[in-house]
Amino acid sequence: MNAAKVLEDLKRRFPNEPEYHQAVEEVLGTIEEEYNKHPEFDKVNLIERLCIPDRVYQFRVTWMDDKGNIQTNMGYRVQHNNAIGPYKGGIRFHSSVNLGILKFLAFEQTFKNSLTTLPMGGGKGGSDFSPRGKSNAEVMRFCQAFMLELWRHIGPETDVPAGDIGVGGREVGYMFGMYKKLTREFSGVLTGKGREFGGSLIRPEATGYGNIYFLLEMLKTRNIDIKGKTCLVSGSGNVAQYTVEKLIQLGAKVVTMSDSDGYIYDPDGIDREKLDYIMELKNLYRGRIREYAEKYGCKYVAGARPWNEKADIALPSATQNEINGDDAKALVANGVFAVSEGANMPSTPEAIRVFQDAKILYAPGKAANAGGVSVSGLEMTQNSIKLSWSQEEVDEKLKSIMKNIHEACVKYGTEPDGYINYVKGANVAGFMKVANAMMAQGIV
Ligand code: NDP
Ligand code: 2IT
Repeated sequence: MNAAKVLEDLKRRFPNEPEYHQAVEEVLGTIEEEYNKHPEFDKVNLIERLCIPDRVYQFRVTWMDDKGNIQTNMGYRVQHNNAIGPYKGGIRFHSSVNLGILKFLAFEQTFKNSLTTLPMGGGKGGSDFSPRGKSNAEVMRFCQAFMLELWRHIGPETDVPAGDIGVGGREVGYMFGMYKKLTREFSGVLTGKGREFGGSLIRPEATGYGNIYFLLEMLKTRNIDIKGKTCLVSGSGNVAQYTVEKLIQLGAKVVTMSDSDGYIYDPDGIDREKLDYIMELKNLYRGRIREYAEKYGCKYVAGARPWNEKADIALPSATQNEINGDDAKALVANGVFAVSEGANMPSTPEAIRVFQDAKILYAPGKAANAGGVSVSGLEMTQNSIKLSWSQEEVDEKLKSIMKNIHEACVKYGTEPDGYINYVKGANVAGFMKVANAMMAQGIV
């Protein structure tokens, strides 16, 4: 394979999808060498079959708002690859959602899910519907209308969606209710469900906790203790909240959180009580992070991200491309020695280069945030055997999965000078399993 040529072809065939091109370019650049050691891959054009999704469903979603107006949104499901298991991946509701963004997420999900060691293929879906400012009833009607289209394309052995930006327990519950009504079946078709109807313990915590478990493995390679370290977290949603919770438990100090309007800087650190306030503010009242600064009298910076503050560790947990090259330079200059990604693709290619040139610990999302989908996989298992495991059991399994992912990154990503290139490690390890499964299954 000639990575540059494959990418050029994809850009020509699928223009105006910059995030998809970005995600593919990162993977191709790191697997090219390994791929070319296997001439049998190229004989069956494995690379194009892996980069282009198996199929994409696209539909209009029509629903009525509280004023009686009829609204339309776009709905999508990208079924990327099911070589190692049913399609699996979240659903995103955000005004910025378009096909290119979902294709990048589904592509990355395929490698991430492969790394988890669980039998899950890759997929992603969503809508340009924004839950911001919508009433509960509006969110419910939207979720029902969305599922009225999506249900015929998914199923517990076909494609199993879950949450992502704008989709949490509330939305999963509404979608599950509609799916159940349409199919007349109670099944594990979605993960991230409520505990009363098949949801796994630790699934809400899994992405954030998993990211910190991965970070601990990285720190171990340099004999660094997390206790007392100052951390920058972006976002204040599901992933950010449980990232902060685990950091507090381990004695680290979190000084920032953010939302799409700005960030707060609390030099005293966000403690348990303050985190409880944020959880209530965000999950119950759906308020703005600015209100934290007003309540606790700390700094709030509107329209900015927290990357210029001084710290030891950064945990981007909001969205893609939230750290650019200049942000990365500021982080390194301010003393940050580890970056572990809770979000998907939060660092631009320029930012990744800055981290790797500085030889700091840097873990890409598809390794570091794989804890969420891992516990989704464990939820699928529990649903299949019609049992639920204890909190301790799931947490132990999550820890061991994150440790295994770290080991896989070390195995495939250690460079001659000893520096661990986690991007290369995650991509090569994730790729090899999917590639071997595709080879064994013939041209399908
Ligand atoms: P939530 O919707 O719970 O929270 C998202 C947070 O990020 C909010 O604080 C939101 O602010 C902020 N945000 C969203 N979009 C933007 C934007 N364009 N610019 C600035 N801030 C933004 O989502 P999650 O916590 O679930 O997801 C966060 C990231 O983690 C995403 O990249 C997601 O793909 C990734 N992820 C999620 C997993 C999961 O299990 N949920 C698993 C693995 C990865 P506001 O409130 O203003 O919208
Ligand atoms: O990006 C992700 O891994 C998720 N949003 C979670 C997917 C899942 O199926 O749990």
